[in-house]
Amino acid sequence: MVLAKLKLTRAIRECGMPTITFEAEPASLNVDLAHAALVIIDMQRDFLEPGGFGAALGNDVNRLKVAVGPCRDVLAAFRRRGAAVIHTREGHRPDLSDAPRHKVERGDPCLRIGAPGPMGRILVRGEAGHDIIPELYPIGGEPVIDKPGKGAFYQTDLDLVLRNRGIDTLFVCGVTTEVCVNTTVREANDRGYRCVVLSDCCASYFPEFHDMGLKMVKAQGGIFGSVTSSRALLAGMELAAAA
Ligand code: TIU
Repeated sequence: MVLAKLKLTRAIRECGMPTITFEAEPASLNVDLAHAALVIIDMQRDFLEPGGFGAALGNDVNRLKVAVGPCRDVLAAFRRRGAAVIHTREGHRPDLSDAPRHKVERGDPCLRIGAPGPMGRILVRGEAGHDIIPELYPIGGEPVIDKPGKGAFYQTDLDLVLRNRGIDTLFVCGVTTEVCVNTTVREANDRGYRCVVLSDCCASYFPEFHDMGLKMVKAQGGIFGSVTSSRALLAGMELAAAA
């Protein structure tokens, strides 16, 4: 019954789903939206709000806010068209049994992973800080992938979820550009997915790392993938919808 409903939902989605064309670097792209997913990496309170993991590492969390508006616009466009959306969250089990010792022992002992903070225990699943920011909160039908590492494929079922939906192209947003976004794109590229990083939907605590993180993806003819902007992607989606 559930399987039949899923198959029907996918059939309906694929029927109405256009191929979109948009400017990107190193070259413009055509993407069949029926086989694409928006992957929003770690837009969690722990990274974007004061008192979480990002702040505990000594970062200015305000630097990441710039990505929220563009992410929200692209998320709304994907939802309107019934295209696939996936969210990820970095974090650990409450007993920290999935957290490598060297990751936990970094930094100030009072602010380590698992230590109490204003949004609950830092980077621990189930705590307020671990949750996704309200502006981009997942809705029904959008899988949330909990990951213990920086890459979204490492020790998760993301690959299975994508393959079950017939997805071959990932539009990647989130934070931070050079850490979890870049690691995920590299993992995805090696697994055969085409990655398109949305430049203004990503952010870093270090502007120079953001710029370099994007350059690394698109260098050498797109060694890990392509880079475009939310505006270019949305323009492509609107053009296809009007056709
Ligand atoms: N510290 C930093 O830039 N990032 C992370 O620890 N995780 C993610 O990027 N999600």
